[in-house]
Amino acid sequence: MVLFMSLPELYCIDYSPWSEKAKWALDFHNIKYRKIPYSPLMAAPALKFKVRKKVRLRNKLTVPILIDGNDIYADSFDVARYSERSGQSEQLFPAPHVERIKKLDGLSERLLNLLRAEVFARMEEIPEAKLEKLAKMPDNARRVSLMIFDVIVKYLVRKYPTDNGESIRLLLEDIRGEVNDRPYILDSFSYADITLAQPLQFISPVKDEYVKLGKFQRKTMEDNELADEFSDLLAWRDKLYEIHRRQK
Ligand SMILES: N[C@@H](CCC(=O)N[C@@H](CS)C(=O)NCC(=O)O)C(=O)O
Repeated sequence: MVLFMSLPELYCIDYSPWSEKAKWALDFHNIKYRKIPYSPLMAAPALKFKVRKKVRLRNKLTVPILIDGNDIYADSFDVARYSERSGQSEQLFPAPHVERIKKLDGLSERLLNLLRAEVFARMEEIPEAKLEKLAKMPDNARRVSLMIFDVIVKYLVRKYPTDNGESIRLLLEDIRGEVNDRPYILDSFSYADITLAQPLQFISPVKDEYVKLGKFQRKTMEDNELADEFSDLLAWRDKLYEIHRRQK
């Protein structure tokens, strides 16, 4: 008899920093999973139905979401905790630091949310970014896809409001304080590094070998002024990738 073991499924957006948090933690522990690309609007209703017991209808459905049998993890932080439980050893969440890492993840989320709005705004300034992925389509299909693309962006802008008065620069200063010129936030590499590195993806993205982006899409994720001002953080992030981002 052939035993069929189904792999956990990770619904994700490949170039998204939230999905990257989950993938990095899973890859770090060498956990096998099946990636299922997610697209807002189109895939959302089916996924919402699938996870309805865990994600209440009132709640926003976001990816990454990991489904392992009956267990559903609907937030990157929970996926990372799952990866640690399924992995060989406790490394990403050393017990005495779990609460601190959770707080730092909150900082990462607040900053990512603000920076996402900047990326949406840049999409309007760089229309080539929208067309890039549609370039090979026939004209009619391209026009329709472009309209759908605009609807999706408008929907996402409404879904993720940013009116909490926080400042991107101050939050980046907070990360700088946490890094404090050291290679790692804790004594060794942990999820604190993974999560605090991710907002930098919306200032100066990592190389394509880590997260593949289109040429114009990359431009929507670049902020040259902040990249200059926080070049120390980018150097820290690049080193983390070089040493710790295992490729799948
Ligand atoms: N706290 C969540 C936030 C995830 C999040 O904001 N995901 C966004 C960006 S990838 C998303 O699902 N966007 C698509 C959509 O909202 O339909 C996590 O860390 O998993």
